[in-house]
Amino acid sequence: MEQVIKERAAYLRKALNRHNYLYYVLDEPEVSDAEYDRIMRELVDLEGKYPELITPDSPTRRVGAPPLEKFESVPHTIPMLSLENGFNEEEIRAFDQRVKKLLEEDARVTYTAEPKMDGTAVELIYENGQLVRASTRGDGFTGEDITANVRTIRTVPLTLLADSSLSIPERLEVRGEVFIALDAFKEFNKERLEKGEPPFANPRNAAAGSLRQLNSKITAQRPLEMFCYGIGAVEGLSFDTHWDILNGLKFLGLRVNPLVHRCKGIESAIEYYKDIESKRHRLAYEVDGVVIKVDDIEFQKTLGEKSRSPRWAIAYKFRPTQETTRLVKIEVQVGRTGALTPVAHLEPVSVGGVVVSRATLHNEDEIAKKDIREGDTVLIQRAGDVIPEVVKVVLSKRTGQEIVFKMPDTCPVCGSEVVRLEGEAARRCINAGCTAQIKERIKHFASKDALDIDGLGDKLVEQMVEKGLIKSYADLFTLKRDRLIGLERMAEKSADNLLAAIENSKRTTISRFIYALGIRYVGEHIAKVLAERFVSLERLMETGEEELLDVEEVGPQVSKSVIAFFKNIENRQNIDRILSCGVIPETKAVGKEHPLAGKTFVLTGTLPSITRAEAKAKIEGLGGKVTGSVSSKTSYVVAGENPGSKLDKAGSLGVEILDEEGLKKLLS
Ligand code: D41
Repeated sequence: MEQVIKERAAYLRKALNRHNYLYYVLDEPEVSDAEYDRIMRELVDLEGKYPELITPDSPTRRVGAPPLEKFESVPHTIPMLSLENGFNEEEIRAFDQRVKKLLEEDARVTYTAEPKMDGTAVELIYENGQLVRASTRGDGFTGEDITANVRTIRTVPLTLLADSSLSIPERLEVRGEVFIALDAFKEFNKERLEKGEPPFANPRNAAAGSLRQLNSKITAQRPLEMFCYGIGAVEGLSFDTHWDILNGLKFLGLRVNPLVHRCKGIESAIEYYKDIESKRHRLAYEVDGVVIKVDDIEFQKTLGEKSRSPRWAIAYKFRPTQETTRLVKIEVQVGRTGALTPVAHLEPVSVGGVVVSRATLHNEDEIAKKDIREGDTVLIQRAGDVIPEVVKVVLSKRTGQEIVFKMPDTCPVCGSEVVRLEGEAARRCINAGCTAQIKERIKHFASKDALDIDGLGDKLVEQMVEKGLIKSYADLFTLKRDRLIGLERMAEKSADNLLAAIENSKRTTISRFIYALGIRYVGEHIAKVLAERFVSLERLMETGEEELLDVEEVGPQVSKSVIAFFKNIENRQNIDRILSCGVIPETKAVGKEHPLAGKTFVLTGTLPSITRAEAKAKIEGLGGKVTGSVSSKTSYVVAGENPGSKLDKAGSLGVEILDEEGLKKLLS
């Protein structure tokens, strides 16, 4: 092929990439749509004539690739965390207080605030400037490979822009939100209706559905866009602030929401929220709040994360959408711990694009306070993905036919006695053998964040308990194939699949296992903390109150509950049976790799030869934990130059103080 043709193709490609950037990212096009189309057609023609010219990053490749059989799963190098939610100014100020306390900062903290896009989270990976992979967020740890689909999105550069101020990094993982603008959504739904296809309920569902198309030619027809809001692993670039990250992404050709704003202090971030909320209905896309992030990356590292969300960011959600409907009846559900929870059954109503037919009523006091009666017309609200709730009764709609609700004195499932302990809002069924509790405990045990037994859905658990196949989660591991096949909708193949999934779940982590046991007040995060501290299940089972209280983040409520759980004979027998069936909660051995397990460090001041971030990484690499504030549970305070008040506090609490030399000894 002639050199001139190759050069022409390269020229056209470069021009299209540049016009894409000007149009989609900077919103400052230099050429008309017609001119753009002309360049595109010339390149398509050339590539048609000389297929060997086609490169994977050619702008013509956005039309979609051959359909896939299924999506491959891709692990995220760094987990994609979720966001903690705040719903009012008090919660946002409390967030700021927490941040300041952990950082020991009295001055105003600088935040970056961004509109919170109501779309679907995606990760892009660029290697040496080329888009090599795109994945969904999935469960935060592993997503699905949607590269072919994301390549069709015009706002996603297939090649990063080389800019004079930033060189192309060897690796760049970018996170952002894929969404569909409101106008495009309406137009798109109209077309679907005309074609006799079912419309999407809202732009978020449409965006998520489009990304999960096995046929990327379909995705290419969908009006998807993307705003980038953060990074994962990066090699060959570094940033000091979140603000710098957003600007860096823009320089590299990625689209960042132009409404991002840097705020000095929390009050300024609250002003920003009010501003965006007032503009909300004039924006071209759906926004469900703003995200407020600590700007300084060094601060972010100090603050660290809980198991699911970083401590340095919060989503400040807009007031939820509300709707009125009729409350048909109030049903009482019995939970895992025996708590009786009233649930409102509603005439189905669409609230902000989601059909709602049930709402939580919390507890009897709440019902009494709001005077909610069966048959009432009620105002319900839904905030993001939270369970809908009843705000109030529309009294003007009362007819006098409504029925006052009374909590039952006996368990609606097993009929045994119900008690309300002092200081608790809920009545509880105290029969541990109550089938409702058994079912809920097993569902929890098998759930995604616990043992994650695929195919063991709620309906199946209910059936198995009702038919007497299982009485506790320990029975799952001795299930017989032929008894399973007798169940409704359980063919041989699904029985085998279930047994395989149960077998699979036997290799798990100790923190998942602790969480799965369903100990009251032991959520995912505390389970992790306990696993880290006690390392083995046996050690945790033997522990006493004093040792538990010594663990950071464990208070009297958790410690009492843990002790009571392991004192219970039935619980111990269950655990023994599970372990003897070959369940192996993987323990992180306290051997060479984790000599600092269970130790917490606080770093203060400037160390002579290593940065705080390096020290933190080393400590964590050896199984230790670094926190922001000193308490009696702190094992060591590492003090450098100009240490500040943490050192005084360590002194007064009698916590051991190390200098850099001391730390190095411990690390070696
Ligand atoms: O616009 C958004 N939806 C958005 C989502 C945003 N502007 N920033 C975000 N930042 C994060 C952290 C702080 C965890 C990096 C996010 C999300 N996360 C997020 N999106 C979906 C799950 C989490």
